Amino acid sequence: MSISECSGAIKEEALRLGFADCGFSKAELLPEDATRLQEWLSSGYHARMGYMAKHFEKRTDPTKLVEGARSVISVLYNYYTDKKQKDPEAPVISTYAFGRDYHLVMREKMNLLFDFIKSLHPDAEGRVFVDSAPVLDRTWAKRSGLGWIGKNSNLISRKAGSFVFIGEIILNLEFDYNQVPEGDYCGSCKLCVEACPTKAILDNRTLNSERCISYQTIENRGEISQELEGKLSNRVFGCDICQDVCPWNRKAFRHTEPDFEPLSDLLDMTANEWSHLNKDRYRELFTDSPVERAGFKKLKSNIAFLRKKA
Ligand code: B12
Ligand code: SF4
Ligand code: SF4
Repeated sequence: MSISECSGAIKEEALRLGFADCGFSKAELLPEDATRLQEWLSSGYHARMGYMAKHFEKRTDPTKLVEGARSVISVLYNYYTDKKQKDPEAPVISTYAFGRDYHLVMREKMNLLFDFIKSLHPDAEGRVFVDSAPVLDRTWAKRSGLGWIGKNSNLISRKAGSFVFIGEIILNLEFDYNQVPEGDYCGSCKLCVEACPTKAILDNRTLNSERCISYQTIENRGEISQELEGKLSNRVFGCDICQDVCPWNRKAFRHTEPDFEPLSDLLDMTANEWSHLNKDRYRELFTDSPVERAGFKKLKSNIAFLRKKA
């Protein structure tokens, strides 16, 4: 099988497995991204995500992360849904956290894809990543031709919009690499920048995490910055505002992943029920959900923080 036939067969299998898109890049050092990442870190825009400052060399060069790496296969997995929480007063949970944790869901599918690759090439060796190691997911998806980096810093696919997760297989084979850099389809639009309630979006397509609601409600283990009191737009876990306003997400189509389906109890929860969330209810609603990253205590403290505005 030629390199081109093999690449085509892998892409076809990825789509059959339910990925929204799949593309290939050469595994190599990313000098421009290294500069951008270094500037971001030096400015402290990673806030207290100390892990972002670690493994800089591996993060900017996959050949340092995976021995013998020659290629990066990037995949996108759609998680868009138009389902919404019913009570307009209820604290809002980000769409990506409605169902089962994407790390678990995608890893299963990506392992199947890797098995398929091994069936074509028994000498294939590498690793599967779903936001599980120092890898610049968006950069690789962009290089693999799957989309561009929008002003809100998200990878936007022309086919599927930005409500897509990104994963990679980094491995020792060569493929038909994407040669056509994706254009920039933001144009003069600034809707996300204007809509961000905390002004977290910087003018170089990165974020100041300290100001981002997603950081404050998920990653920040301490108290939410007082400066943001009354500015969280009722977001209790994550934030989709800069994606909801993006015109490219008008093209988004509903995911077909049963594991991402929200529990009807979650969508039905009233503001009052959120206020009285106890540990048992938390377990019923959020076991194996991305919300476990924050944990019960943090979720409760987010709910309390939102109530301060009242
Ligand atoms: C740290 C992190 C966060 C932080 C910081 C976010 C940020 N923008 O950096 C916080 C907690 C705020 C966060 C929030 C969210 N996150 Co997050 N996060 C990550 C993580 C772990 C690392 C991102 C990172 O490296 N940041 C550092 C900055 C400097 O890198 P970057 O933004 O990726 O930018 C690089 C490239 O885009 C490129 N680049 C930037 N601008 C330009 C311009 C040009 C011209 C070029 C060529 C290149 C380029 O250079 C940069 C670095 O070199 C990734 C997973 C991963 N391993 O990559 C997920 C990831 C980015 N997150 C994801 C998601 C889903 C979210 C949320 C939507 C969750 C939510 N609903 O609350 C929000 C979105 C907020 C937003 N607008 O970005 C997805 C994004 C999918 C997508 N379509 O883009 C990822 C990829 C996880 C995944 N595997 O699917 N996240
Ligand atoms: S996720 Fe929310 S707070 Fe963060 S940049 Fe987007 S709109 Fe702003
Ligand atoms: S809202 Fe506009 S500027 Fe922001 S990412 Fe979407 S197209 Fe680009």
